[in-house]
Amino acid sequence: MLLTLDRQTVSPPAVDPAFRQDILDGFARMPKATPARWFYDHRGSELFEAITALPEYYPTRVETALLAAHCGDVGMLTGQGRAVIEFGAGSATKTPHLLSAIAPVAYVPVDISGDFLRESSATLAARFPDLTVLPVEADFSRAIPLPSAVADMPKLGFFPGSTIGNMTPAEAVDLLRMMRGSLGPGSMLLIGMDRVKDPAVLVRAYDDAQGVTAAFNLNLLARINRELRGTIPLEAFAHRAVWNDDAARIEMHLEALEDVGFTIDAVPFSMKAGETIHTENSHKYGPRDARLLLRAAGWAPLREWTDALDQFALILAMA
Ligand code: AVJ
Repeated sequence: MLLTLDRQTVSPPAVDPAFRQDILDGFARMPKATPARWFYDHRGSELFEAITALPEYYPTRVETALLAAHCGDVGMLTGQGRAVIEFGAGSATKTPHLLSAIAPVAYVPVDISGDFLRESSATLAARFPDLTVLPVEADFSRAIPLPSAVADMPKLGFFPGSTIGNMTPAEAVDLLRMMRGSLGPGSMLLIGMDRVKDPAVLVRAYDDAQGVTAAFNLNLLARINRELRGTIPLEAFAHRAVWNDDAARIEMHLEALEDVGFTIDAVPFSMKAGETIHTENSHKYGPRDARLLLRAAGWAPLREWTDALDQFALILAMA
């Protein structure tokens, strides 16, 4: 017993081979770029939760208010008794509104971060004692194995948070099409998308005064050092958020402030002062862009709800 415990404490954390591959590939590219999903280790998920409470980060607040205000309409359009499949559930703070309104027979949260998934599933199961909660720990950007218990139920996919914005339009269409395939005929999708708006507002939302987003971005390097035996000097990097108008997206980068050299799992890398690692894209969609994206993936937009300032949209679509 004790021996086993000792071993677990002493041995380094098991390396996720997909993480290792994505990071080594991304750092070998020119310019360097890494997939956004690797932000979300336990610390990263905590930092993202902190971001959602920032005064500058409007998307979570606006989307939650939209759901609270319109979940009755959503329930009327979807009907009762579907199975709700939530993609990238995280801490699932918006979900109770939806669950109250559509009285689902089952709720399947899908998330890459097992810790957060277990916590939020327990909270929801306690709050909705009659609901069957079937969490799936998976990367929803690959095909998701849905529990067989929901195979024959009509489904509502729930994809909040503008997570779709992390993908390029081409990747987004592939993902939405794949979701349509796994949800099946007769299914519906409720998706949140952030709108194109004043770039100054967008940049502030991704470069907050308290530096929480900077910490979230830099945590990726800390995670690489922790999990992949990295030697990256964090103090040599600075967080950058820039609006790319041509691609209609906020880009997050980590900029080397001086010439640096380091290793990741013994593989050597060097960066010149001013060179960046492109760590995230957050695409924004105008009303027609948003519907076109859904239509391109085979979904028929049915209704949408936005706030008075048109900052964020919730769209309901049919398979
Ligand atoms: C979780 C992908 C929707 O793009 O707004 C927040 C992530 N990154 N601040 C977003 C994020 C920096 C967020 N998404």
